[in-house]
Amino acid sequence: SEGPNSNTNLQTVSRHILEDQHNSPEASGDLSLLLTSVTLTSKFIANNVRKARLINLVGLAGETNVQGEDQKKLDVLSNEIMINSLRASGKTAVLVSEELDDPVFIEDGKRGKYCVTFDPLDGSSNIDAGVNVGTIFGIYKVRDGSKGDIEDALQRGSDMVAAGYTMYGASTNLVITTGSGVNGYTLDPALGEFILTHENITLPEKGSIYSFNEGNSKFFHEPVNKYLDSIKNPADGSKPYSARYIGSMVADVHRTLLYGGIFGYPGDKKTKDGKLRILYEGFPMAMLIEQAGGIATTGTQRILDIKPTSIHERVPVFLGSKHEVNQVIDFHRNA
Ligand code: AHM
Ligand code: MG
Repeated sequence: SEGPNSNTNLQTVSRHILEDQHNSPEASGDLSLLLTSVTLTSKFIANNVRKARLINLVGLAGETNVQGEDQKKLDVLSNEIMINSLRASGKTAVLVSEELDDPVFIEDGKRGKYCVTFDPLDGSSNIDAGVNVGTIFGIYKVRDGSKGDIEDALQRGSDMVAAGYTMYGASTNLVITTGSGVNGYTLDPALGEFILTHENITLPEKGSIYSFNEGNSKFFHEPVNKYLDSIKNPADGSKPYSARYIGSMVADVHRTLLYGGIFGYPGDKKTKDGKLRILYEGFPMAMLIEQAGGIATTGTQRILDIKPTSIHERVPVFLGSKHEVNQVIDFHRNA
């Protein structure tokens, strides 16, 4: 379809999702509208992240001393942006945010049929250094006949109808799945539109990068340390893996989607289920990774098979290329 005029025929995220949903059995347009609302929040948050970085620089130059406070407010601000926009979309019934202890139930008149779980600004400890941060989201349909209750947010990961993230980095990248592959879009700041730049992202079967916070390795369980040792000191004399760890899940997963390899945040002897939250970190990333041809596991169980029992529950995570993640599973099986 790419003729000589392809650069005058931009594939925006809204158009791409509309076309994609057009072919789906439930083409009501509601999910497209909801996703459009999510992409709008990402533009808004991207703008605030950029402004905050500028304020931070000004602060370092000694012109203001509010940088610390301003940075802190960014996750709260991002949360408010998302709650307001998702409520206003008229398509949601239940919202679960990392920033809020309790779910938000949307009132009569504004209520739609979707539940959205999200981390409005993940990796915020990286903000002050100007390192990539991101927004992560998962979308479910509420159960048949439900007006929106907590059970709608506690469905299995495999019940999600869409998931994605936006990475605020050198460029703003949006990566989405609606259950038929994964596509990536880049914000064109001049147009204010996300343009399709990474069509049908597919993970390499095998990579050469591992991404763990190895500072925690004294607490890691034996299968994890044995696996890490096996890739750093390969028995067959092959080249050891390279280490890359940003400490922003969105950035670490984004690199893994594009380059392959493995990202892990294991449960360990100190924290049974690790650090990452299942609803708005584990599940959405697991859906993206599987849709791109990879694997996402706790080490002993497929992440998307889990049925959560509380909204801020944590989950051990290993995700990435089939080759590496299968090896981690083998180490757990043989433990
Ligand atoms: P946050 O939600 O408080 O930002 O924490 C989540 C982040 C993830 O983005 C990242 O994968 C992880 O924490 C890094 O944790 P650590 O600093 O322990 O390596
Ligand atoms: Mg987080």
